[in-house]
Parts: sequence; C-alpha cells; structure tokens
Amino acid sequence: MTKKELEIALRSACPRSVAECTNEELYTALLSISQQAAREKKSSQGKKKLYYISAEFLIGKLLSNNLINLGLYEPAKEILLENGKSLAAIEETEPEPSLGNGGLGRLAACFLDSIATLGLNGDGIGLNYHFGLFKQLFKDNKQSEEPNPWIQEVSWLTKRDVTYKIPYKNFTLTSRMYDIEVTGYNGRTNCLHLFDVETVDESIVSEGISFDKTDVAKNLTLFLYPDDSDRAGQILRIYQQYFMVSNAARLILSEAAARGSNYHDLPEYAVIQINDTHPTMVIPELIRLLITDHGMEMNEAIDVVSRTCAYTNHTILAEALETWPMEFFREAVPQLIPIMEVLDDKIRRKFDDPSVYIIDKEDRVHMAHIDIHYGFSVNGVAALHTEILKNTELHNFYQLYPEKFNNKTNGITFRRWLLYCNPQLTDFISRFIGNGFKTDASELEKLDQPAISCNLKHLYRLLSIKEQKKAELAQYLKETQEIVIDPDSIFDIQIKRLHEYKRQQLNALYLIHKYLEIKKGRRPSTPITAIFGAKAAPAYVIARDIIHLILCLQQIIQSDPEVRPYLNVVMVSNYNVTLAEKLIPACDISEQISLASKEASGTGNMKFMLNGAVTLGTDDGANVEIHQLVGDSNIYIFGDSSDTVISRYRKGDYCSRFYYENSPELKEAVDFILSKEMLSAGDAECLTRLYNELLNKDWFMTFPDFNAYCQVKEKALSDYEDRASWARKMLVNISRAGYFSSDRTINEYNRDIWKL
Ligand code: GPU
Repeated sequence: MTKKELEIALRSACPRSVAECTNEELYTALLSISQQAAREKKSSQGKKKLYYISAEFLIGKLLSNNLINLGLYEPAKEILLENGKSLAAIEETEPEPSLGNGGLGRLAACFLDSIATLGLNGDGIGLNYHFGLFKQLFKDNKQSEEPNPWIQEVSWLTKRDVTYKIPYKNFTLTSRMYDIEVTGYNGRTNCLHLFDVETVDESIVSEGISFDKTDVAKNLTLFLYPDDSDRAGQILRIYQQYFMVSNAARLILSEAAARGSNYHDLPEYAVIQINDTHPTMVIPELIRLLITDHGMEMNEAIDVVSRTCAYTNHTILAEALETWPMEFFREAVPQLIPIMEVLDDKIRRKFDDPSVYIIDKEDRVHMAHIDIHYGFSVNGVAALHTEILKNTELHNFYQLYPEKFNNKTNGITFRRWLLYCNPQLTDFISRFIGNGFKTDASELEKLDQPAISCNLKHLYRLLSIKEQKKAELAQYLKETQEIVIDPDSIFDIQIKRLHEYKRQQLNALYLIHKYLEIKKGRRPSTPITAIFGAKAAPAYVIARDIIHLILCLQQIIQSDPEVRPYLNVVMVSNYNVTLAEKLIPACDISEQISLASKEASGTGNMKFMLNGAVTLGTDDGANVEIHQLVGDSNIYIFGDSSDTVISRYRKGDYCSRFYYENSPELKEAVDFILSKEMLSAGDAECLTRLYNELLNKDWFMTFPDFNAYCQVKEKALSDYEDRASWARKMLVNISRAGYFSSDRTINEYNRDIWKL
C-alpha cells in the first residue's frame, strides 16, 4: 500500500476528516485498515503446519507493530502529522492485551512474529482470557490487584464460526474460536487462535479479582493463572488446560484432514510445540480423539501422536514442574484417565525406574514425564539450561532418550524491541551498516569497526540517543505514574516477574547498603536511579513482602534530603510490555542477577543488550552466552557459579546466618529491614516475615553473593564515568546482539524439530 492509498483508505474508514477525528476513532480506523492489509497476506501454503500451543501469548499492543510489519508505519505517521495528529497519542488509547505473565508468554509472541516473518506455516493456539493477568496497583506500599479488561467493542479479535463441544465429567461447554492476525515483517500473515466460552460472565468478579471458582461455565476464561492456592482454584486450572488442548486437538485434526491427511500420516501434516507443561494434556486428548472419533487403534494412536508432539522446558524449579493429583482428573476430565493409565503402564513395563513413571506412588501425574516419553523432542531454552536438564534435572530421561534432547537458545523479535521501541538507535545503526540487519540480525556485527568505535563523534551520538530515551522515559513516568526521576542519573533497571530466584531482594539489599553509605558521606559521582517493575503472584507471600520492602525503601529515600540528590529508588506499577518498551531503551545497567542455575534463559537480558545497556549479572541462563559474545570487559559478572550452587543444594548445608555473621555490610543491610525508619514506613508483620525468611532460609542464596554483587556494581558505576569507554561497551553489546534474534531461534526450531 502506498502512502496515497493509505490516505484514501484512512479517509474512508474515518467518520469525519482525519483532522477532526478523535484518537479513538483514528485507532479504530487504522486497526481495520491494518487488519484488512494483513488478511491479504494470509496464506495456508504448505502441507505441514506448526501449532504452537501456549497458555500465554504476551503480544503487547498491536497497532504500531502491525503497521511496521506491513510497511505502513512511516506513511501513517506522516499522514497523521499532516493532519495535526500523533501516532504516539493514538497508541495510548489502545489497551494492552494481558494474555501473558512473563518471559514464557512474551517468547511465544516473539516466536509468532518470527514464524510469520520467515514465511513459515504456523499458528498459535491459546485461550481468550477476558481479564488476563491482573492489573497491579500500589496502596500503602503494598500490591493490590484489579481485573485488567482489554477486549473492547472493536478489537483485534475476529469472531470465527469454529465451535466445538468440549466434554467434562458433569457438563459440556461450547467453545468459540477468535483469531488475531499475526503479520510478519515483510512476511506472511498467520493466526493466533484464542478459544473462549460464550457463557463466561464478567460480572461474577468482585473485590479485586475474587470470583466463584466452582462455576466453570461462567469463570473458565476470566483470568490467566487464577489463584490456585486452594483446591477449587487448582481444579479450575485443569478445566482451563483441557479446554485449551481439546479445542486445539480438534482444530489440528480437522485442518490436517482438510490438507489431505488420513490421520495415520498426521506427523507429515502437523507438528505441535508444547510450550512448557500447561498444554501437556493435548497428548492424551489427541490419542483419545484418534481412537474414539477416527477409529484408530490405541498403539497406533500413541505412535502417531508421539511423532507429532515436541516439548519445550522453561524451568528447572521443582515447584514449577506441574504434577496434578489423579483425583483432579477424575473430577474434571475422567475420559483422559484410561489413556494416561495406558501411557504410564507402557513406561512401567519398559523401565525399572520409578523416577520416570508418569503416575507416582502418591497417585500424582507428572505432566513433563508425559511430554518427554510421548514427544519426539525435548528442548531447553539456553545452552546452560539444556546442559543442566541433561546432567541434573532430567538426567534419568536423558539416559533413556539422548537423541530427543536439544537446545534452542531463546530470542526476541528485533521489530518490536529495536525498530519500534528505539527508532533513533535503529537510524544510527542504518546509517553505518544499511538496512540488512532488519532481516538478517547477524549483520549487526558490522557495527563493531574502528571507524565507529574509535570515533568520538559517533560514540557521543550513541550516548546522546541514550540520553534522549532516558528523557522520554522520565517524561512518560511523570505523566502516567507521577514518578519523578532525574534523566541525568544512571538508570539501573530490574524488570521481570517478582520471584525469589530472580533476587530482587539482593538488589534491594544493595540499595539499602548504598543508602547507608551515602548517609555516611560516601556519595556517588553520578546520581543513581534504581528502577524496578514486577508483579507478584497474588498468593506468593514472600514475593509480596519483597515488593513491600522496595516500596518502603523508595519512600524512605525519596523523603530524605541528604540522600535524595544521589540515589532514587522507584518501582513502576503494573509493569507490562508497553512499559518495557519505554524502560528498555532508557537503561544503562541491566540487572540480571538470578541465582546461577535457576533462570532458564531470560529474554529481557537480550532486549537490554540490543538497546545498548550493559549487563550486570550472574553466569546464568542466556547471560552465559551474552558473556561469551561480548567478552569480560563488556559485561559485569559476579557470584557463585551454577556448579557451586548445584553442589551446595546437593550437600544441603547452606546456612545464610553464617554469611550474615561474617559480613558487617551484609548484616547492617539486613538489620535495616527492621530499623525504625523501615517500621515506620511499612508493616511490621511483612517486614519481620521477610527478615526471618532471609536469615533462617534464604533459599535462593542471596547472602553468599552479596559482597561480590556490591563490588561489581561499584565497578560498573565507576566505569560509567568514562563516557567514551562506556559507549564502546554499549556498541559491542549492540553489535553482538544479532545472535539473540528470534528469527535465528525459529530457524533452528524449524531445522531441527518442525521441518516445515
Ligand atoms: N518462564 Br516455567 C516463564 O516466564 N513462566 C513460566 O511459567 C516458566 C518459565 C520463563 C523462564 O523463567 C525464563 O528464564 C525464560 O527466558 C522464559 O520462560 C522463556 O523461555
């Protein structure tokens, strides 16, 4: 579409002249134009098709992204400007779909972008949560939750006439499919299929995010990850997961048949990527449907499905590896039980090792075990993670099936995380190396050449882009959250879900330490702004306590005139994709400080690097690969290695108090949690609970890494003072980020697993 054609389309889609339209009207008009343009690129080309099933798709706002991918962003911006309108202001009116929680969901969204960009035949399948993940508010320095409605009259969802009857033990639900078009960059258009029930009733939600968990017809697709701290909440998860996969299985079978499959040859027509264990029930459900609806014999059905399904593991945390009591299945989906029993029985006959059974002696079903035995591929999401799976967590399975295990280091889409969120940096790069990097990210390497890295003018230009993004962020936070930050300070950012293993508490302890140092007169040369963004799962008490600690610290520091000019701590509320797009380009220091071995990969680390932030982190997840790519002098690595951590867990003799007693700085910081300043800002119960947790347990071993963390952070802060050499570090980081393009990741999935 040319600019002229776009102008004509816009005029006809608008109720008034462009200049007279409201931003909402313009949003609606642009939405329908880009939907139309996307549909024209839709194609079902290809015999074999990939289905990426995931409980989460954290797609972010779509308008600008789709305009960029369709090549309409610049013309749209110009036309709007000529009429006194701003695309940025129009973006503000778009609600962000809240269909995901963290990295797993955002990865799925990046993958859909790359699959379409690379012209591959593949769709996503998930659920259409009406309120998605909760909206986070802060009250009295604590997190509270509200529903996050995002579906409006006009939205990206297209109602389709695909519906199925999904059977549960005591009732049947009728599903409905909705589609969101996924346009690739200069590529084809695929679909994200989101299933819903028409009986869902938003009015049953009251008091924040509470609702009657037993009324499944009304509550099934209200929330992503509804509270599962009680039995009803846990069974609701089973209802949701089964709904997702039963719809998926029916769609996959009917589409495969339409492409010519006779079901016996299903693996030639379909490949299913199971995104962590949430969609695992697709395996027994497909087997069941092949038997009951298509007359296949059990053994053949098992074989066909096993050659169709592949599994991605995203964590080694034991509590995140799903196991469900058999009675839950008996109560919700008893039709799967005979199948799961056969699947388990076959394993018991073959292997004399209870650690690989599907059903354990407590009658719990290990979902990952189904995936590993009855899928043809098992992949981890970063090199270190896959090694840990093979050598430790899934070692017994690796010995049974070494050929199934493979690594696919995660990636991110550069369209959203560079072209869209940082057009200034994109221009800077294009000026030196042309536009090739937009479709072949490895070309970024060309940036690391003496003509740039030895030329102060170019380095200062890079720094001035960073300054501009910092100023834009400061402005945005002031307007949207009444948060005031100094754009001339160092922006040190930790944004990710709140979890003890990610160790926001370690960062908070450092900040307490820094606060006390400044009180003692030891002031930093350049002021520091530490920024956090994180949601805690509503039932995760310690995670909520850590948020409380950070918010109390924020209050204490901001009201202390002695410290305030040198140190600021802010936690943005309701951290989401939209905020990430503003925070990441503005970051100087990227905090990736998980306990080594625990972060499967991380993907925020890649986005920061691409935008010229320098990583301060542990040798964990994809940080290891970043470290290898940029070299020791362009990253700040600290802390115990994954080997040390794994063997310390194995010995079981970790004692946090020992470290507390042997480090005066650490002791001082920890004790501050129960100081009179803290207790007057916060809630004694929460702070005491957190203090005791750290001193008596500290399961994620923050104390052994504390001194090393402080030291390396001081080094990073002092290195920042030499602006030219810092700019060189930025440049090296950007130039090595190409490896982390999700285009590379998807090419590898296709080469090794999907074979489309
Ligand atoms: N991850 Br399991 C999630 O975001 N949610 C989950 O439920 C599970 C994993 C993350 C990992 O923590 C992160 O390290 C990884 O980069 C991401 O998945 C994508 O693989």
